[in-house]
Amino acid sequence: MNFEKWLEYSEEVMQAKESGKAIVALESTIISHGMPYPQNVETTKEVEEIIRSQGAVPATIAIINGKIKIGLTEDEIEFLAQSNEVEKASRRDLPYLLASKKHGATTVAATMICANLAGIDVFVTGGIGGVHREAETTMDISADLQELAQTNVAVVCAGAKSILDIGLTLEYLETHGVPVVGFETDTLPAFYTRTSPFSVNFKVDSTEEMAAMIAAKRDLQLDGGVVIANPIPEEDALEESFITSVIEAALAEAKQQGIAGKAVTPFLLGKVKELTDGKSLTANIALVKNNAKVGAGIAVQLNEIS
Ligand code: PSU
Ligand code: MN
Repeated sequence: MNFEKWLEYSEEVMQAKESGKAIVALESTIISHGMPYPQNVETTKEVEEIIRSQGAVPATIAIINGKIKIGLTEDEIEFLAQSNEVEKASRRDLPYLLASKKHGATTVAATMICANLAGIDVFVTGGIGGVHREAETTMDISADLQELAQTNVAVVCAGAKSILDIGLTLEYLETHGVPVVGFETDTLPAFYTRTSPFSVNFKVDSTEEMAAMIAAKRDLQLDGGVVIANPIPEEDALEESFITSVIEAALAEAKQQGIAGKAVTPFLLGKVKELTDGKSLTANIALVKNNAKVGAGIAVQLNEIS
């Protein structure tokens, strides 16, 4: 296949592929543009360790020197975490970054594409992009949603952040036939909080149940992703009225400064961190680790039935 020449597997991921071990994809925008240094490096390493401890192999994905890396070395993680030459890379950015041998930190959309090319079915992250508030005038809808509409990778996240219009995000996913599944919950979590005013489409109570659903979807050749929404642990959740007022303030500032395009999400995350005195970052780290545990469990189960 032509795409093979662009892929470079780490030793660990290559061995996992050869021995048929479960593999879990991880994104890199969260490293380069979603969290500050050094928490980004520490979190990546801890998340990878959690996945290993559950019997799966982590494959953190990024573009380095125009190659799609499936699994990163410690030096590569360190590079992504510190360099300012790493572009935020979504679907539209991949051909340019590859052809010009540049570096890219892959978003949910781009990580799904690369995971799919590498034959990886399960992907763990913190939050997905979605339909932004006031999208009716800005048309700001993340390419993540369009990817979920077409690429066969299940994405474990902590629900949709309220920097987004959660209701419109759910409508978009419904139109494209993307199931939104609550892991041990009926309510869609909102990233920093365990609940939101919205319901999920289905609730599953175990990684086995979740894997069975992904397998059924595959049997029917229903292309597209699945959103698996796993609530932040109770002890790490932020108080709802607190985080809501912070998000309102961050949105107002983004608007006032005229932030647009791919800068919107990183700007809002940075502002929220600043306004919460780092509490949002602590919550973000906790929820990603929690997602890693669940995602690895699903990958292991899915591997057994495939
Ligand atoms: N949400 C987070 N942290 C992140 C992102 C989202 O809490 O780092 C990143 C993900 O990589 C996601 C991307 O795919 O932002 C969405 O960006 P945009 O809205 O520009 O599509
Ligand atoms: Mn956008």
